[in-house]
Amino acid sequence: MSAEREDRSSPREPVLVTRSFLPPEEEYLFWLRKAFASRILTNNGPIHRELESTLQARFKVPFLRLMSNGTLAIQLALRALGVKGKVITTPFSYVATTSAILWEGCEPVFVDVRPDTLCIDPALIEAAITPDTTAILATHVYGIPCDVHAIDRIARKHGLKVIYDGAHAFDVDLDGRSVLAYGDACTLSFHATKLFHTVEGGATILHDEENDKQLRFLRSFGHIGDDHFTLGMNAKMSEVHAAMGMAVMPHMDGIIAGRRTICERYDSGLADLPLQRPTIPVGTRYNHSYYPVLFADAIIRERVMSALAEVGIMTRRYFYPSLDTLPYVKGAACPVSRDAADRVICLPLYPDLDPRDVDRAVACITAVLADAQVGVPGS
Ligand code: T4K
Repeated sequence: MSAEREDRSSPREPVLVTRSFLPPEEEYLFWLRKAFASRILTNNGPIHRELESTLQARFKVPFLRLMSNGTLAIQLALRALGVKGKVITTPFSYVATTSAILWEGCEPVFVDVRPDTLCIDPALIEAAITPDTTAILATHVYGIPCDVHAIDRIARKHGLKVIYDGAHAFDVDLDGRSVLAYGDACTLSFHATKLFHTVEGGATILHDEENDKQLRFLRSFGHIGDDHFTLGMNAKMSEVHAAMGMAVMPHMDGIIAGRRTICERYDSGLADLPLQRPTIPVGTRYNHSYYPVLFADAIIRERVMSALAEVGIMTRRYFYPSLDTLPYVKGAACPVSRDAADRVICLPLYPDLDPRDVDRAVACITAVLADAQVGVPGS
């Protein structure tokens, strides 16, 4: 245990919802020194190529391309697959899922989520399909797998492309296979707040060689040397960012194990309280990327957040607002998503979170709920 943890009398830093994992400095410097030695700092350099092939092998996917962030990873996936018109999508995600659709000049059509997993409800998708629909963009929210088999059946029947926003789903397996391997494309975010990170970064996974070729042009100005092929942009990852990825990578199993331990402590502390947790489908090997909790209503949720903040424990409303309520979109309301977005918070979660802070959070939530004398939601 560190000296900082031992000293409980010093003024406490607030406990934040997450904290970036930092590898030992020397391990990052090892990779930076390679960049210094080669003087190749970007444009598909050697560290970038090594990170790409390491991730591709880890997820057992045919094509994986690094991107400068997880938002452009979605945008370029849509573009590489030629998605136009209407895109059926989830209202329960981070705003980037929707904004990527809009930036690509497409129209998001929101389909509500399942109350158990908070992922898009396949039973509602077919009713939303029109002749203008070309794709489904669904999020494995909190790393919880969507019903990929049902979505796949619908997409095949109607000739739609499927893109998964897998920003939270690093190292999640479904039935023994990486959940990132499903769909025509899957995207990742490697932002500093994510399970695996490159400070800023992301990736797009594809399964078709032609689409992948297109993606590489899109990522890098649409040309090779003097030969210009297509309209492109700059979505490349630098060597300095890829170096962070290579330094974080060997720690991934330990990071996930540490997070699992914290989650188990929350699980046992919160087990008998009147709150809900999203359901992880059978057959999932989960990554413990978030710890979402849903309270009976927005009033209790607000009371819990305030009480935790008073004792220096900061939570976040991941994910609020429900994206069908954004002021720049239109369409049918999604009541399940709106209700979840009103009631949910994510509790602090990172591998070296002090277990005593978990216990403090549990005690605080217990006290607020006892005071409110609420019943189990949905009972
Ligand atoms: N799709 C989904 C489903 C996503 O969740 C996201 C991003 C994307 C797509 C787009 O991917 P990117 O284009 O971002 O690669 C964060 C992240 O900025 C964002 O990446 C993430 N999702 C979203 C859910 O959360 P904020 O506004 O909550 O971050 P911030 O700065 O408030 O940080 C939260 C906590 O993390 C802080 O209290 C302290 C800690 N932190 C933060 C930073 C920036 C660190 O420990 N280190 C840091 O460097 O958005």
